[in-house]
Amino acid sequence: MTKEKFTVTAALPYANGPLHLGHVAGVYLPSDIFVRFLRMNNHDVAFICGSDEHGAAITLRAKKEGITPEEIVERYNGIIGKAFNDFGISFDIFHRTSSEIHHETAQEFFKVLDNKRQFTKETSEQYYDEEYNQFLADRYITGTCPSCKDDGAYGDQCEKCGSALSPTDLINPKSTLSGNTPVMRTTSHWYLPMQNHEQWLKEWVNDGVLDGVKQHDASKWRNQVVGQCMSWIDGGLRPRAMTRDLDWGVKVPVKGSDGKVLYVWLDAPIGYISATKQWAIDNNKNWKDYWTGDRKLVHFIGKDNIVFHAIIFPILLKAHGDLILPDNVPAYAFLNLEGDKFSTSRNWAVWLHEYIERYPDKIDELKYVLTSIAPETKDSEFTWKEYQTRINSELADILGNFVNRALVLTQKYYDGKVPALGELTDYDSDVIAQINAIPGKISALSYKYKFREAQAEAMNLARLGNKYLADMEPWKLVKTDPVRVETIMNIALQITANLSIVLQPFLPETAEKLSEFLGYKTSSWGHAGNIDLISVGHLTNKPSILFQKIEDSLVETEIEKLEATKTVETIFDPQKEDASFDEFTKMDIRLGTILEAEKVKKADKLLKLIVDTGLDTRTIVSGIAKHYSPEEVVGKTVTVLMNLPPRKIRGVESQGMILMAEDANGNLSFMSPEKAFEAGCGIH
Ligand code: B3M
Ligand code: ZN
Repeated sequence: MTKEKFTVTAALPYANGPLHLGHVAGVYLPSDIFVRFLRMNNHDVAFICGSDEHGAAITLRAKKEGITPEEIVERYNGIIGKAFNDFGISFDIFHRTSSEIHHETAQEFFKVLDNKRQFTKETSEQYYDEEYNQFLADRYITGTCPSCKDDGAYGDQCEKCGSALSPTDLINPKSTLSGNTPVMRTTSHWYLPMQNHEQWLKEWVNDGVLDGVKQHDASKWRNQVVGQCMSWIDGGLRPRAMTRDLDWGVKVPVKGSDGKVLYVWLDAPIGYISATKQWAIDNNKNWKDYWTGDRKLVHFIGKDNIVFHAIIFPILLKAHGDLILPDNVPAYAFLNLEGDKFSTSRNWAVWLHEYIERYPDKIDELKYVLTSIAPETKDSEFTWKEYQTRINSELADILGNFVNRALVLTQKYYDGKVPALGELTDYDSDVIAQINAIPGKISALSYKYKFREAQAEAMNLARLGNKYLADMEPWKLVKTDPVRVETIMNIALQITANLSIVLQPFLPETAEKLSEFLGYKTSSWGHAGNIDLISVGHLTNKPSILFQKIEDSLVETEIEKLEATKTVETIFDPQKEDASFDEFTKMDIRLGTILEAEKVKKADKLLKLIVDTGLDTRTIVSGIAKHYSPEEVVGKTVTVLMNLPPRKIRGVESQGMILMAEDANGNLSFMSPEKAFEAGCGIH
């Protein structure tokens, strides 16, 4: 393939929390594999990422933790950046949108479009939270999605079905700040009239044609990307507000915009450009080389980001006038975990930085497993059992076993020196034909962003070698036909050398180890597919074990950890219908003291309590026996609903009710006063 130019971006992770394996499998690992592959093929590549540090995702996290947005982004930019580095994601730059160069770049971008009259300024009614004195957009407002009826949609998007929304589209909107139903208030914003771009967008997404010229190969775009774009375009694009009434973000740089910032989905994609600018400054390059001309722009994202990267940002890039549009937008579906969705709020996740801390010597193992199950076209599942199975029966038993045999036998028979290649059998020729073909298959798949299959092809080379040695049994043949064994071992070593090349994009640490074992290293993809990579007589080194097998105990420990640390999302019952004040005043609720307690015969849930109510001493039957022993409750001051009609429960007449609190897990608690009030005190 002729040398080409690529700018590859990976979605800027919000700096509001750590990365989990779902993020890695569905954006960062595949983009890294692609870039490593491109570099090996001598293409000119810039690999761009950074943290997304504006928007409600940040400020809501800051509010939840009671710290400032600056503190939040500082913490998580660090954690995320270190995790990427430790995991070997080879960005050319990992930057951040709170940087000055980003603010300048985003403001300049806005001014270019504003000067070209690409926005319309409109005044309209917007949702407003009176308790917080704040307009509500994006994640500040939630409600039911008008398209898929998911009741967790946000003001700008439904993450469930990917629809781009406006706050007024939401059914039964609620403020995520106060929980209240918002009111309407007048405000003005700069709108992007997306409807004006429908025509060229349709042609560009469907056919890859831009202004009558072929711009990209639409056949390489994933169906879910084209499908979602076309359904959104066919649904009719609408003007979209590109500014917000917020104080955290990039200030709108034009007159009459006090108190307004850029919409985070205008600002964040420009983060790719500002990061490129910073990288160009640091490396004495011209950033425009990476955003103009005959360069292929590729955005790796999650499927919930499709509309922003394949519709809105392209509109902005085209409106800017001199910048390239994406050549492809490989969007990934979601990775689930042990039968459930990854969830930051429920702490149902394997955090990348924690995995690295626990298993610093198992980076490639995780890369292999995540690429093997990557959600390229549909959601997929990570389980610790499959993690163990793939490492043990694929990496260790096939790749590790083959490489170890090839090198150990070379040490044993030839003191590590590569033996001569003699006369070839038909089987040898067939094996060699496959060695020649596999790198080309991997290339073809990689240029189509099919890294699961590409990695599987690389593993087929290991399978080929493993089977070749198992079939040839050189350890037996060496007694009777040592010359034949020399040919077999030469071919086995050439396969190992090819593996040290084709594994580099997927398992860089493993490829490095193979190079050390062989005393052979190249980063040129073009060398792969040959059987003369290491010459006769070349001295190889003693190998070590490539992959330690995963014990059952690791799987059990990890699953226990997940279960132990998950937080149960408390979904409380909705508020009951209104009760009148009169109905409330009819209830006589007082403090009581439990004088005696005993279990009710043949009723494992019930305790019979003798309660001093201040007015009298009465019997009350209470369903708390599974939570409290009789001894535990004697002497407690409790809340009693006095004026319930007496009722017989398992033969015991109960006069009233003890009121209890219950949490999401069904645990109970008495409602006792914080002061030492006596029995009989009224509760109002
Ligand atoms: N920060 C990631 C997300 O939506 C978002 C990507 C921005 S890429 C410019 O979770
Ligand atoms: Zn939806």
